[in-house]
Amino acid sequence: MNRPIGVIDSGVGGLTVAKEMMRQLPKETIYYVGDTARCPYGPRLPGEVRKFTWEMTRFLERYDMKMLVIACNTATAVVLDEIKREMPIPVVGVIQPGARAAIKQTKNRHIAVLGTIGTVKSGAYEKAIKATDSSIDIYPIACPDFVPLVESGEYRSPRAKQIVSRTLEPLKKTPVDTVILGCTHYPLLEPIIADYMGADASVISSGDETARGVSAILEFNEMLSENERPEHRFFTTGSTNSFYSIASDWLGDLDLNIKKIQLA
Ligand code: I24
Ligand code: DGL
Repeated sequence: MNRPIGVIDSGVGGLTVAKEMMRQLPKETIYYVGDTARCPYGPRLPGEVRKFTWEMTRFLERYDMKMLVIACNTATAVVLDEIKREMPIPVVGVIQPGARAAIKQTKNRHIAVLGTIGTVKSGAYEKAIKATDSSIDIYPIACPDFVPLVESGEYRSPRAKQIVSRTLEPLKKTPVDTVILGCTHYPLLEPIIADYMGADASVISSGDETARGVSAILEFNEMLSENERPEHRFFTTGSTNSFYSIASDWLGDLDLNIKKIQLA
């Protein structure tokens, strides 16, 4: 089935999820929507996140996508259930796959969840984890400085180390052995986070786990594509030039089809 898979995010961060999907599923066509003009979603009220996420979903409906991936953790936390209920195609978010992988990984049942203010406030990771194993202890930490840090490009700097240590300091007093990166941007900080947590802790990237989940759903439903040369498309509500500079760098592809769109 060669119809595209829709991937939606508040901006360019969801490209971490899209890239992993392209690696695991090289024959799939991705139509990506990044709402860069209204990014970040992390500090916004749930009502706004809900409205914006529906607008991206409605936009992609005209392209007859076979599946929708909500690549943004904040959007997943607020509207996944509702969109799942109302759409006639499989819809996956980034929270359930990350939660599942962490449950499999933890040995002592102490899991930390790092995310935006919106994701942490929603309690969505706790709900997903507790539904499977209510005996697990969860330590949620809002990391409002991490997204601006990654977007400043300084995610490998001494300042990045400082911000990570300051934010994750409360975990030092806990026996956490597994950390979920519950935000699109955090994989860029993974080396620093893993280093801070030490060799005995595992770090789970929600986006990577989601790509594995997408793969499983497509196989199970016999919906895999056989396209040897998929033509991805990218839609942004912001400047196509700024989108291009980040996306071409991150995806290692200079020939990207990017279009500016208006939502709402
Ligand atoms: N990374 C992200 N967002 C940015 C950025 C970045 N600027 C530098 N880097 N800017 O997210 C957000 C605001 N822009 C977006 C485009 O439209 C205009 C407004 C993380 C991206 C993860 C794939 C650092 C950077 C980069 C290239 C690749 C990866 C990366 F420049 F983190
Ligand atoms: N995409 C968001 C997330 O994963 C991070 C950026 C934002 O706050 O919009 O939660």
